[in-house]
Amino acid sequence: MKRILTIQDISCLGKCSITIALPVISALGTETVILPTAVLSNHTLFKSFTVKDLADQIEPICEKWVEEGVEFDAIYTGYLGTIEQIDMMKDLFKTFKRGDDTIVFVDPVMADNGKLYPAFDMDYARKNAELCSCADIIVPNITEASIMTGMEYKEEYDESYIREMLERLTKLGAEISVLTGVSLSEGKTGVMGYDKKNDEIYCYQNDKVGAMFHGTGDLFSSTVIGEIMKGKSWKDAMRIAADYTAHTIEVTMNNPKKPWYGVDFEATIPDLLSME
Ligand code: PXL
Repeated sequence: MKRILTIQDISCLGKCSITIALPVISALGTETVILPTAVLSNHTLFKSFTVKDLADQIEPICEKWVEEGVEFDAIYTGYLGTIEQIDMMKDLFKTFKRGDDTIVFVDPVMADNGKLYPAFDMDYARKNAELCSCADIIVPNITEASIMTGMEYKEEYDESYIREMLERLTKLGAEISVLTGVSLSEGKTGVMGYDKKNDEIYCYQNDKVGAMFHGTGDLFSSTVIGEIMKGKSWKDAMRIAADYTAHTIEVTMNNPKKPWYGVDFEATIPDLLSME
């Protein structure tokens, strides 16, 4: 069985980061080792939250794993929290990356809808761009990519804007850059990615569901890396993850008792397992 290490916060309430990655990747059949970067009462889009930084645990935990000789087929980072932790990730990659046998997958979670999340500033954003340069695959949304590439954030754009963004993201260093939340025509949304080595662009659009929910970026990323671990190509993994995320938003919208803070992915995991 493949084994992933995922490094993100635990938001006890809120359906995001580890509370999505662990069930989704496990359900897709990959052992999911977690390294929590912080424990929060709830995610930061609630009106307030508590946070306990766990940075001082990262090194000792990794030392134990080194003693055990544990190996990972992928390392997936999401919401980290501090610049210090981003720096620690670079060392962690050096410790656990076994050349091409370990995929480093970075979701530079820090912003959406044109704005940084409440806990972050531009210094954090610059560090996140550095982290992306150590990755094999990166999956920013348009807001994160605009901040990291210095491009203007636009809500209306054409394909040439996205292509330029992908080109600039590629220059950060990762082999494959995938942009999420890309809408290339009225009523559509999806993803567009570029594979530097094979000089290959891939675009996938599905119907836009008329609502935005928190945690969908984490759902998308967890599905992409889970599908890659199952042996899918990055393009098939992206397509399945885009379809699964859209399906989950639709199911959530149809739930009259839906929580405002996240999607009902628990209801749709069985559907994911048969998606090809
Ligand atoms: O889903 C991204 C995310 C993860 N973790 C925490 C967050 C957010 C987005 O706001 O606040 C703590």
